[in-house]
Amino acid sequence: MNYEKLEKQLKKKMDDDRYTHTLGVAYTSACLAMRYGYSHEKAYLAGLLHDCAKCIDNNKKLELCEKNHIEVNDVEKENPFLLHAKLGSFLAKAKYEIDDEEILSAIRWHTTGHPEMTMLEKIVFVADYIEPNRKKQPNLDEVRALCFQDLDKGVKKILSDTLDYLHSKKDPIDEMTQQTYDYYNQ
Ligand code: DGI
Ligand code: FE
Ligand code: FE
Repeated sequence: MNYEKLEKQLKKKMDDDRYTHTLGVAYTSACLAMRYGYSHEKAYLAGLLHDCAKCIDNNKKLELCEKNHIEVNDVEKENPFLLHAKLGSFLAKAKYEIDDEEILSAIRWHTTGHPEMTMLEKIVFVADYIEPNRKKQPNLDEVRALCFQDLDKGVKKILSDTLDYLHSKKDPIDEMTQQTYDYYNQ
């Protein structure tokens, strides 16, 4: 597995903390893949790229979406940071030459999730939340252990903690975050 060139490219596009987080997500995705019988190489690559659009200025995110005909909903218009998932998937293909649809959709859905996620989508979604550099979320060590015991239970717990957090901050909730929560908590 040699992603040295890609790692260098990504490092240039990110601040130090974001790059540290990126490597954390890549390695955690690889470990989850080993646990759940998925390709650790694909999981590592998806983790590396998941936030490739995160450090683009918010106005520029909106601009790039318009230019490339990427649909922007009302919640995204208000919170353009949410667009880094859609835009990240677009850039992974257009700029980093990733053609693997499983990887592209894992990047696309890593922030909101979606109902009936694929294995790789769940892996990246979960790794993003539990990677070792994360500190602020509640009961992180319990959530980490849970994700390695039962991936679906991990997804469910993360969604419910994320929704609690968004409600407490009175942040607007994207339709897809709510739908994903409803699906995994039904
Ligand atoms: O890019 P990262 O910070 O590594 O992680 P991420 O892409 O999962 O984004 C995390 C943030 O996104 C976290 O603070 C929760 C927030 N988020 C997730 N769904 C929604 C949301 N924020 C709003 N406003 N609405 C959502 O539906
Ligand atoms: Fe992200
Ligand atoms: Fe992330």
